Amino acid sequence: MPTVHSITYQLLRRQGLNTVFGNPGSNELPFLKRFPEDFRYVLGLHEGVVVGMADGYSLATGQPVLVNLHAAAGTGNAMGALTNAWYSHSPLVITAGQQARSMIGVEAMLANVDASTLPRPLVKWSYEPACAEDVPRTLSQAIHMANLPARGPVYVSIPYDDWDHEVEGDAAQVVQHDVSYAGLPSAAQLEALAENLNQAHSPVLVLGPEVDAVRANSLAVELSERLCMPVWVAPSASRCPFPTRHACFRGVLPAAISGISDKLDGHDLILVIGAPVFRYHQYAPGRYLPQGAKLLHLTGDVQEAARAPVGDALVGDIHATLEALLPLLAQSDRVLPNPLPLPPPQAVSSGRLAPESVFDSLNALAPEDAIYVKESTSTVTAFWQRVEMRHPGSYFFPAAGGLGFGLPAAVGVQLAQPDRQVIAVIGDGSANYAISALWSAAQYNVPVVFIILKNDTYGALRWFSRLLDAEDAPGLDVPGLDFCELARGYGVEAVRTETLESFEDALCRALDASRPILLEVPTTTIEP
Ligand code: TZD
Ligand code: CA
Repeated sequence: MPTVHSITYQLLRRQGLNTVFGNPGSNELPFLKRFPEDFRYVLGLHEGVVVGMADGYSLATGQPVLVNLHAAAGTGNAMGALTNAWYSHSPLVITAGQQARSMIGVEAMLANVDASTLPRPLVKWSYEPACAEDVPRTLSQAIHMANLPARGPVYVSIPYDDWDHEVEGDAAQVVQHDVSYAGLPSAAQLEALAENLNQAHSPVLVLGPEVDAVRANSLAVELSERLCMPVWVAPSASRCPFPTRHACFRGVLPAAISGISDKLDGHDLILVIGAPVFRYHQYAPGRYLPQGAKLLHLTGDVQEAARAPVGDALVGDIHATLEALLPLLAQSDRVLPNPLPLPPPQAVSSGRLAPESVFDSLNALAPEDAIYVKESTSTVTAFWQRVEMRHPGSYFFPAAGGLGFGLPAAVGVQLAQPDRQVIAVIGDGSANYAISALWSAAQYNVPVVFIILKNDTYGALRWFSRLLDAEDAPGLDVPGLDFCELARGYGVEAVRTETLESFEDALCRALDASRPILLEVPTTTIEP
């Protein structure tokens, strides 16, 4: 007779969730026993690393991925990483082992009391099945919930004595259950949108991470060329939705209310696609939009649409909507904007390297389709200006600003994309939140090039401390770290490069190697 265990693995196999990111405990062993040969288990040494790797894997494949955590303590360790997964709409199907059913009430060790409440509000759905027979159906629901728009992480707590339970009757039917989404606006909605765009005098396009997630990048290029309109990336960019050397590209909008209306001043129509309106950071109050401007918002996320303080939103499948919209748009006779001037090459100084020099070298030496996982907060502007990104899926930054994403996500992205080089550009502050991701890179031989920008400080906080008149705040420096020793301790080869020449040498060797390598680069501190 089939068991909860056997039906669950059939379900996971059929839905393509054959890679499991996890960190096990006793509660999880009954799930992991008889682990099928066509499944792969990727061990992370801390749950922040487990979720970070799974997040990277899911971002790069665009598919749901299974995560297995240890009860309450493991879930707790994962919460910081879940903030990023929630905002990047990553369909993580997170399972956590629970004590045996009869041991939960007495709060035996490792009982996850009130398990379904624990991960909220950072999951779309959270549940502990009421009986063993309901585990496969619950997992099927979890997979579909995670994967339907707006996508996001879900959580299922599973008592460990459920796995050997025999299942009678039709329960195995759930393995065949499919759900698909159809989200095209009506003809009337499309026509109204097209008319607004056709009649605008000076439209501007603002693109968010969802454009990259649904691979609508080339449709966005077509749209910008059809209407000859400048293109901005929405603030707090976590992905790159548009080729950064295209004539229409204008850069990333500042993450402040007044900053955005300043940059968009003069436009009568602002079309925002696949982003919240907007993801602000610095508090700089002012008008939400420039005077006289109308904002139209296309998104797949009802919550994003509903919480926007301005504009009119259309919720649907943005890829399908763009495909249907383009034939309704007339070619504009405005002239295409001039491409942004390239920043002049950074002068090489003696002493520490400028981050700009490091980025110029990356731009010159890395493969044109390299994937950057970026987590150095003070160098965001310099990076976008200097490193050309051309292809979908080329850039990932923590979507909620939760540090500890970069190192593990780089490992997950590289596992998902063995044919493209992943380059992790990580600050010496950020690197510590999930440093043990280096162990997973070494053990599974995941050939990421890790670059640690070592300025001995929380650079972005130094800048913020001036903005907030708090320059005397303690705890802003991180001296005395040796990332080469740390990397070697976790089994990753490492080299410190003090000059541009030695950095470029080491970078070329690392790019040629088929194993992970870490480069530690002492750098100056610049402003975000
Ligand atoms: N803890 C977590 C988990 N996430 C955070 N975002 C912070 C703390 C606060 N924080 C920032 O928002 S930026 C930053 C911190 C500590 C400094 C990161 O330093 P870094 O990068 O060395 O990685 P830069 O380039 O020196 O800023
Ligand atoms: Ca730093």
